[in-house]
Amino acid sequence: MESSSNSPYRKIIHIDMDAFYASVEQRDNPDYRGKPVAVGGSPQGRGGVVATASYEARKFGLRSAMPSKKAMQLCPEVIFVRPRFAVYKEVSQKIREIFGRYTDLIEPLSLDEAYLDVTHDKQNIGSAIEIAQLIKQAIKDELQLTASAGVSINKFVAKIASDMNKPDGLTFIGPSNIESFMEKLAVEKFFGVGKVTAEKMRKMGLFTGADLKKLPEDEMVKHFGKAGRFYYQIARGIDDRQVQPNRETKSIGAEDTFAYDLTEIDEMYVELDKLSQTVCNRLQHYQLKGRTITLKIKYNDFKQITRNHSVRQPVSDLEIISQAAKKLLLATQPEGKRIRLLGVMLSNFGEIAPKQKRTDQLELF
Ligand code: DCP
Ligand code: MG
Repeated sequence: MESSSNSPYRKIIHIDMDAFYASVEQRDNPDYRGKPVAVGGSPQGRGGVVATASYEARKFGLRSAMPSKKAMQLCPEVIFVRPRFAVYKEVSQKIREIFGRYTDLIEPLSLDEAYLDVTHDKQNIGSAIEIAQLIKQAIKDELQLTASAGVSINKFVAKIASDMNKPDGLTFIGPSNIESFMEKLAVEKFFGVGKVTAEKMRKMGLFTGADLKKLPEDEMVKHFGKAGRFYYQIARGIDDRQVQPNRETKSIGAEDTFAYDLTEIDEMYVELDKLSQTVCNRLQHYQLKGRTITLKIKYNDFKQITRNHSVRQPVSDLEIISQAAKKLLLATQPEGKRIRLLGVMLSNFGEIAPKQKRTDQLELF
């Protein structure tokens, strides 16, 4: 990237640690090195899932969010390790300290991932590629861990780039390459495109960025709502989102649009359990507890409602969250309705509410 300060482009780096929890465990336990390791819930316990797998374990097909039982079947010699969040948090603080040597414009996305805006870096290095190299080297020397970096002129492309040469990668996609890069990109890689939207796009004959580019903006909005406008821009390599250093996580949630409408309470419960589990994993990942549990329902006529319930003590427990979600669902009289989307969300992080602030709504539960 040009070091001249009058370049019209921003210099954005996205850094993502490699097999984060598993690499920390391999670093701290020499016996685990070079071996398949899965960090997560035990395969004996009920509902245990893999948080992450070492690269050795990935060769057997082990992945994040896979049930631990399945992981054991795929790779019987895998070493299961319980997560040590306090250690991951400490490493996370140290990598942020390393980033802080080059810029204050740091937007952490999770414990192991952050955007950096180094358009005007503190040490006047000027080259974002060089800064990314220095950061990777510092992480190696000081923490004995590897990270992958993506360097570009905006957040979206930098994030895709950091994933391209994992582990220990550094990928630069400059202004002159962005357009051809976006054209080749599969639609499911686009920011905000989940499996249902991706399927819808493929059914419309849209497989890559080049296909998306053929649709005018109003068509995109017609088919994909507000997100359509964003896809329209991003397909052209335009992403003006700023790196936001003080962005607090305000809510953590998960939602799913179903391949067919749900009509039975039992199947709705199964989905709520799954969504609650995902939310719990994310809460744990961000080390957050929330006081408000929100349920989102979209019916087959696209009507959407949300219902919420607040508790005094911040929670992150699966049982409490899934029970609250189910009670909120029951209160909407779901019998005989057709539901195409369910979502569960936690918000209101942080402090315990004072007793007198308890609302009447609590009596519902
Ligand atoms: N994580 C989790 N549950 C998930 C996904 C991730 O608990 N479903 C945790 C474990 C990961 C960490 O978050 O170590 C970082 O997530 P990444 O998606 O960055 O995955 P990794 O760092 O493990 O691997 P990669 O090398 O692909 O980045
Ligand atoms: Mg990672």
